[in-house]
Amino acid sequence: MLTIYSAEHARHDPKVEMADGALVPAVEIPARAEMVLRFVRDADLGPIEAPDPLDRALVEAVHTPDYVAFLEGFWQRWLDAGRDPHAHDTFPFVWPTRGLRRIAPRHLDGLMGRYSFDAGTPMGPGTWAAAASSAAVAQTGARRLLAHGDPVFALCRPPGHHAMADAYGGYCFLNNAAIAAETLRQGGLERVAILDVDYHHGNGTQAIFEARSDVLFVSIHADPMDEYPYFLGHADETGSGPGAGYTRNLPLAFGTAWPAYSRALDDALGTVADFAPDALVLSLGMDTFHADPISKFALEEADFPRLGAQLAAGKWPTLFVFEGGYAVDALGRNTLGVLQGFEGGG
Ligand code: OKP
Ligand code: ZN
Repeated sequence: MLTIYSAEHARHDPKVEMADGALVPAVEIPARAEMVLRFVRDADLGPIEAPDPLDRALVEAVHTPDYVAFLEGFWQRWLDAGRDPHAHDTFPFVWPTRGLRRIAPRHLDGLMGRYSFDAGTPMGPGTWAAAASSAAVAQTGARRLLAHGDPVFALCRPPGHHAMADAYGGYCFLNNAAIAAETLRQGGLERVAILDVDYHHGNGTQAIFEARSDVLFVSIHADPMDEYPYFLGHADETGSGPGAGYTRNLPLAFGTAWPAYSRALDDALGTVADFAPDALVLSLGMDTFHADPISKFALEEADFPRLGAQLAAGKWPTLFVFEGGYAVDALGRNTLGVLQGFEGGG
């Protein structure tokens, strides 16, 4: 299997995030992607290629141009505003909710709130470079899939599935899976399915495609009544307008282990099969692992090759887009397990 990877991800290098009323060590760190790369390389999964330059038009097919410009210009504006040049992790703290106006203020604190939806996502000097490289990895993966149809692994970092058309959050800045799906659509595919198996609901991906019938969004995740991102991902969300019937959420309880997970996956894959997609974008979050430090499912190491094999049964041209997963020591082995299970399955 071809892997697309860029070392530029390491320029997003957060040290802290907010949790439990304190700044705690960040979990979405460069070591994650480096660990996965090491396992992919050592196992000889296949060639590892650098991404093509980012096609801005494809990013702006998913995100608003003003949002993309905000991300790109953020650090320079921070410096121009005379703020601490040694600051490393920055956080928003005020948002235009409940009737407040969604304008883009001149002050950076207002601007950060306008373009985000949580205070859990550190942004620093190299964040744009990393997010842009991550999107380029996804875009290039989609192009290679269009070119040859064989499975591709887009080793994206930072992750993307929480990023909205005009807001960052959940460690995500650009929605890599959405950009990949859009790349596939513009490359001539009529129907693209996105299946999101990250432990957290892909609220950004859902919001981007909820009113569209050409991109199906199906997600298996921890019940948002109990888990982040709380305000989207419930089973009664099924799409809107022309997209009615093209969103499906399968929330699962804390403690979910392989038997129940596998049944939900079967159910989700049935929905994908009914849609008969020309390609599948798999938002591959590895935080369903029992030892994940921020998550509460109970998948074991041996379950990940099973997950991969189950995904292969549909025989759709498949692009894997790397999302979450924070048990760094196990991340390489588990991710490789899914990819090798996929290659051996079907
Ligand atoms: C990103 B991805 C814990 C805060 C949790 C958000 C989690 C984002 C997960 N104190 N913050 O879906 O893996
Ligand atoms: Zn996650």
